[in-house]
Amino acid sequence: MIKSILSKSLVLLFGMTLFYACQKGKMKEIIFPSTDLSSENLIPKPLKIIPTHNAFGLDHTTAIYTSQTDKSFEEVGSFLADKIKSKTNLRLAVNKTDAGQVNRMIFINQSDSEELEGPEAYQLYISKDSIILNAKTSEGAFRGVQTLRQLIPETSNDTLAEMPLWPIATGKILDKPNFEYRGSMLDVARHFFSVDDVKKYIDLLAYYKINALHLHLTDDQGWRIEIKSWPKLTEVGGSTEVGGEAGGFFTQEDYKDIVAYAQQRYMIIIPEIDMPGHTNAASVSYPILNGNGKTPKLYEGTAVGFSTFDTRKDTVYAFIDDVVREISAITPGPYFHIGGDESHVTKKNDYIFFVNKVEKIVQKYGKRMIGWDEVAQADIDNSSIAQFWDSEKNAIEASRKGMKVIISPAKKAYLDMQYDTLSKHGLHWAAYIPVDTAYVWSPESYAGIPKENILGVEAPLWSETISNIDELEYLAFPRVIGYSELSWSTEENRNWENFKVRLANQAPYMDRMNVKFYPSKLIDWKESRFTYKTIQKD
Ligand code: TNX
Repeated sequence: MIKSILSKSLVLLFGMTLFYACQKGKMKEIIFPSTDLSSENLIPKPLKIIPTHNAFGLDHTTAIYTSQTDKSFEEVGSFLADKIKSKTNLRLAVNKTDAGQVNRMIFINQSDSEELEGPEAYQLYISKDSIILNAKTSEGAFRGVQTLRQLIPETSNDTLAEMPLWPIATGKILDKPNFEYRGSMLDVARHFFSVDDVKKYIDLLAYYKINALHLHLTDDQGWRIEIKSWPKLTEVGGSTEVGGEAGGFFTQEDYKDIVAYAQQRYMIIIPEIDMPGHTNAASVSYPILNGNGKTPKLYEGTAVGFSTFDTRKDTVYAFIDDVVREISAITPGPYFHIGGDESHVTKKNDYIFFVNKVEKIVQKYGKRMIGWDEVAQADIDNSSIAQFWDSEKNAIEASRKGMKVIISPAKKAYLDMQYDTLSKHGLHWAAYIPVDTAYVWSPESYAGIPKENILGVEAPLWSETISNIDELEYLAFPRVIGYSELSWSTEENRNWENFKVRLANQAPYMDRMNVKFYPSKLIDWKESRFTYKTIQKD
């Protein structure tokens, strides 16, 4: 109650400031050409848009104010100010009472309105003089800020007023996500990617309201996260990668840095330690862990399914306990991914025994277990989550057990699948996935899993064929933008013909962010004002 009175009085105060500014004749009426909020190029498409066909003029006399009752709202306001600065070069004041001449305001408001369903819901009320962004939580405000960023034109209109001005279409947006989990995965094990690469990917994903980044931290070819109690994992196991290149790993400080960066963007990091298969790098580092009967050697190839932990050795579980403990302690998100895929040389009963035991370790450290769909074969708890990548049978079994499922079918959602036979990078064991195929399907009904069992959608990017950020971007963009819409927007609001146009209009943003996206010929890409054009002819 007090909170809402406080925020109402803030609105009133700044409303009065605006009123007096107008009275004094400081503000000239600007006549905007007609706008249509409902045809703006927003991705993911919001739940409801009601246009009012006028415009808010964003310029140097605009200021940002936020609810003062919650510090994190102010941080969201500063994030918006930074992004406006890098897009328009306008430096807007945040919560300053002496902000100079303020003609228009953006107010980010903590609201307890019942219309806001869930922590990520937000409402945007855009009128000529003010933009009010309502959300229950700063997380919802952050999602709304992404919508607002997308509504700001890439170029100013310099004919409407004396100073550059960015017209924002007026109206009302009511929005909330269709699925609570909207993710991508990055495989840093087959090829290592630096902290800066991961941060760039996080930034791009956050712009499209993706809220989970799953890091595939270990595999046969490399162990990429420092474990203080088992130092050889990175000393030995981190030294290689596919194709004989140098490898690398994140120290725990690096990992914390990534986690904090993601957290500022309301994104969780899901660490994956893949086991009992895909464990060659761990077994080379500590041969006592090995269960395939051979002497493990460093591996730089791309075959899968040849390694396994010894599932009947106590040392293996003591090791896993240490790994889960150390990583969980620096992971604020609720999940821990144990892999569990393609354990082709682990006997079925050993596999089940293993998954059951590891689930308990994960729970002991306060996390919910996620595993690739094979884990549904074990006797696991319905609080654990199966990630459907390959077997519909396993996915259905998981939902029958009351588990939640993350939808990532390789045929539809794998970012490492080639676009077509001419693609420079990627594999095609599951399918070729052109930009339309990636978008035109329904996670809601793909495998007959009841919607209430679906936690969300994730698009994994495996890195056997990519070794730098340009190649990463070639596979991820533009497809991952479509996956953001598949997980945020409702089925009724998704439409390929309409999406195609909105996607075409992401080119200027991607160019500005120096994203080397794949310029699919299915899309009529919008020309960009940026000189470093990425559109190659191939
Ligand atoms: C299958 S998907 C794998 C990965 C490979 C990927 C390549 C999954 C759970 N396992 O080990 O990198 O295919 O597309």
